[in-house]
Amino acid sequence: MNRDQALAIVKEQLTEHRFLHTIGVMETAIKLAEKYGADEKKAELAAIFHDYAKFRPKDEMKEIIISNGMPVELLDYNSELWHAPVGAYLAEKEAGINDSEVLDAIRYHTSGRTGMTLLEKVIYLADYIEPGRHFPGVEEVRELAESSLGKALIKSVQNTIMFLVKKGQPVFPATFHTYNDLLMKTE
Ligand code: DGI
Ligand code: FE
Ligand code: FE
Ligand code: FE
Repeated sequence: MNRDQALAIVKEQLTEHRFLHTIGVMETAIKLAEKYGADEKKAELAAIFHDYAKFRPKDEMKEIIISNGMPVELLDYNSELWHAPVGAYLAEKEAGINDSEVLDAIRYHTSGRTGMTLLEKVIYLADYIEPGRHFPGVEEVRELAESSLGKALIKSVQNTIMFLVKKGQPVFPATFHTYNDLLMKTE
């Protein structure tokens, strides 16, 4: 599947705003992949599909999580977390993406996980810093991304946790585990 075919499939699933975000993630992910030595074609494809399931009805996502052995704890947390694993599932089922590295980058783009691969890190960070993102702290992460993928990623996970804590929202355990894992492994 080439870039234009992938974008055409995804465009039908998204709002205009979310599609523009996807283009931003794609361009950012390709640059990060080039800079840090990840596979640029895989980064491109994972970025294009990362929010594929973003607008699926909650009931449909819930059903997919339950029926396919995904972590059911997800259902106790913010439904914003669900589109990542469900997106990986649907990108395979509906769009025929079968590269497991690409699917994992989609699956873990919201929570992260312990032992993230280089490709997963690139997609997580690209999602956070693409040019269409405007929130406090994003500029600092963009600057860190110029010199250290690891440091930029830690800061973005830290910001995400602090944002959720400030709003009094629960934090999905994998998000904490990601933070601890990166902090202990990154110089
Ligand atoms: O889909 P995007 O908006 O591009 O970005 P994303 O997939 O990183 O989703 C971010 C949303 O998910 C944001 O509203 C915060 C929420 N989120 C991320 N990690 C956690 C979380 N919500 C909870 N409750 N717990 C988390 O660990
Ligand atoms: Fe997302
Ligand atoms: Fe994200
Ligand atoms: Fe996104």
